[in-house]
Parts: sequence; structure tokens; C-alpha cells
Amino acid sequence: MIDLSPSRKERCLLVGVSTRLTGKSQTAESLEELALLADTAGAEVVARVTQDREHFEAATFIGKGKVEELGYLVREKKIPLVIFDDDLSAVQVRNLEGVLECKVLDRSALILDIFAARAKSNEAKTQVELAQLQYLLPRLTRQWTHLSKQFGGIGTKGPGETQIETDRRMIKTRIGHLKEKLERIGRQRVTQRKGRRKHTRGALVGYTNAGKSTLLNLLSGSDVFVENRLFATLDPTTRLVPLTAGMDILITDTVGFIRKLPHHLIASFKSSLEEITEADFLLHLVDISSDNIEDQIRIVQETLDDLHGGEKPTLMVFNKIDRLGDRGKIPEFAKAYPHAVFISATRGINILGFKESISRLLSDEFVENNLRISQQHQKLISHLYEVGEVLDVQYENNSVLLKIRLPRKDAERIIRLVKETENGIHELL
Ligand SMILES: Nc1nc2c(ncn2[C@@H]2O[C@H](COP(=O)(O)OP(=O)(O)OP(=O)(O)O)[C@@H](O)[C@H]2O)c(=O)[nH]1
Ligand SMILES: [Mg+2]
Repeated sequence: MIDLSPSRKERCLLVGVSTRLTGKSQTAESLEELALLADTAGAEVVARVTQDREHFEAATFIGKGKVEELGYLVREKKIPLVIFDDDLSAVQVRNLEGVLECKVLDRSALILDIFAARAKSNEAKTQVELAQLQYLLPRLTRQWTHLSKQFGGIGTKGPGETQIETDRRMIKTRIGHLKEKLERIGRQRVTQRKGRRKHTRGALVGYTNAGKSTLLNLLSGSDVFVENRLFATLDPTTRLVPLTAGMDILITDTVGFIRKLPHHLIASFKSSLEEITEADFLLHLVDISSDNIEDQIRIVQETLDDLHGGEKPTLMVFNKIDRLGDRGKIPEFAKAYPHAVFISATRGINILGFKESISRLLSDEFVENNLRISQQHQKLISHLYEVGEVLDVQYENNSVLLKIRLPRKDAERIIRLVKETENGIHELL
């Protein structure tokens, strides 16, 4: 585990590169976030170095002169760890470690390390190990093993040295086993979700540290782990939340997103992230006190698009309004996002308004119908279970009465299908 006591903190130097594409301010913001990540991993940032470049050096990522400058800093300040904000190849890491004579990591390795330290459940541990091995496989070199033994500490934990030392084939076998195990856990998850079908489900999504777990705790009176560090939540937690007098909904808290999230990680967290793709609607939580609101919103949306969750009915929720000195930012975002709601999860500000906004979203996006179908049309009945939320079932003579909630955009087509099937016009099902 990472030792967070100040005296034992591993000192590190951060390196960021800006190109014409990324620009200086984006690099600075990204580097600021890398510092937070380093802090979360238990390291102390003692220096930051940036470079403007038109292209990346194949051998060392940054230019020769910059490498020398880094080497000087590392030796002078006796820094054991250098972290690059961009992904490095195995060759680049090897060359840089050779010249700098210290451990070199990239942002992905650092994020994976944090996830490894934070993983608690069987599923999260399996997901992280899979992502680590997939990250490691193309980077597996004798020198890397040698250095991991020599330096130890951040970025050298994880799958364990014995596995790193075994050959690629064994790692590939292990990857196969982990994937199978995740599939098994994933199937259990599907069964659990089916058991919860009666309720409408929302998923809390957003940038890491936006306050998702805090909000779920407030809404459900539960005690999901909350911390002012990145990636406090790895496992999705689902809780029943009273929405209005007659209606409870399920809300799931999910892992936070961040820029340059390693793609292995997203792939291996597939089954947890299915909680998002399977949800009826999303609550996109944004930290309004952050300096990079627009960037964070964009990154969350891009990640959701990757997961095919970008099309879901979404309520934008701006959190932490208690941290705004003046309320100046609220009108600006209210104008840009007309349906958004503004809250404070820690102070419990405007939670009623938040619940009303969810109710409005649900009544805009979903309609409830009562459908009567002959029991002989089993295929149609199972189709309805797939496309909608069956709220109630009653059997009457040879018919099934379904009270069903359908997405408004599909409702007309489905009702027509039911009529045509009942009248024997439609042979689809
Ligand atoms: N001032 C203020 N702080 C808040 C508010 N909501 C959450 N926080 C703080 O923000 C930090 C992060 O909260 P979490 O609930 O862990 O955030 P999260 O989105 O679940 O984060 P990850 O699980 O890391 O993705 C904690 O220190 C919370 O106390 C709020 O409304 N106002
Ligand atoms: Mg959380």
C-alpha cells in the first residue's frame, strides 16, 4: 500500500509538453491535475518542468537538451521519481531511466497505481490487475524489471514482481483468466440488475471529485466513502432514493472520469460502467467551483460517448455552489444549460429543486402505458420487458396486463406494434 505519512512521501518531478494542438494553458491545467494525482498516489511534487515542442522525440519524448536539464535537476535535488503527463513508450522509458538514473513513469501508470491502491472489492481488484497487465505487456523489458527492483515505490506495485518476471505468455494466460473472471462477475451483475427492474434507474456520472458520492449519501442516507482526493470511488454503489411521495428511484454512484484516462482502464471497467449504459437516465455532476468546468464537462461527455452512454436523457447538476464567493457563475451556466440545476451536496442546498428536476426529466422523457396482450404472444411480451420498465403485471384469462414505462421516443412505435400483433397484422414477433 502507499504510505501517506509525510515523512515517507516519495519526492517527484513532473514533466509536461505543450504542442500547437494542446496549447500552454491546457498543458498547465493538465499538469496541475497530474500534481493532484501524484499527491493522491502519496508523492510530493518538488519541481515541474514544461517544454514547447512541435513533435515528440522517438527516443526520449522530449528534446536532448531538456533531458540534460532534467538530469541536472534530478541529481541536484536527489529526486527518485520523474512523472510525464503523456504516455511514453517502453523504449522512451528505458532511455530516460538510463540517462536520468531514476524511475520514470507516465500519467497512465500513475493512474493505474492509484486504482491499484484504492481497489477494495474482488471486482475492482480484478479490473485493475487486468488493466495493469495490459498496460505492462508491451512495456515488458528486462531493464524495467531490473529498475522496479532497484527503485521500488510508486508505479512498481500492482501485479507483483514475480509476475513481471515471468514471460509474456504467462501474462497473456493470466489476462485470459482475469477476463473470464470478470465475465462471471459481470453476469452476476446483470442478474442483480434484473432484480431491480421495477424501479427507474439513474446513474451519477462526472469528473472525479465532483461530489457524486457525497450527493448519493445525502439522498439515500448511506455512507459511501467520500474523500477530497481523486478516485475515491471505484465500485458502483446503488441505493434507493425517495423522489416524490409515491415514487422511489434507484441511483448508482460510479467511478469518476479524468482527462487522459488510460483506455485499458475503461475497457477493464466495462462491467462496472455498464451501470451507466444500462441506466434510464444520467445525472451529470459538475464541480462549479473548479477552474476548468468546460473542459471537465467535455471530457465526461467524450468518455460517455466512448461508452455509448452519450445519448441518454441527462440532467446537468452543478454542485458545490456554496464554494462560489459571488454567485456570478450561476447565471452564465444557467444560460448555457437551460435545464441544469444548481446545488450543494454538503450543505443540502436546493435538493428539493434537484428532485423536481429529475421528476420533470422523467415525465418529459418517459411515458407510462397500460397494455393488454394475449399470452400467446410471448415474444412480444419479452420484447416489451427489454425496451421498457415493467412496473406491474397482472394475468387475466388469457391476457397479460402490463403497466409499463417506455421511453417517449419509442412509445408510439411500440404501441403500434402491440396493436398490429394483437390484430394479427404484424408477423415480426
Ligand atoms: N464545498 C463543498 N464540497 C463538496 C460538496 N460536495 C462534495 N464536496 C467535497 O468534494 C470532495 C469529493 O467528494 P466525493 O463525493 O468523494 O466526490 P466524487 O465525485 O464521489 O469523487 P470520486 O469518487 O473520486 O470520483 C469531498 O471532500 C467532499 O466533501 C459541496 O457541495 N460543497
Ligand atoms: Mg465517489
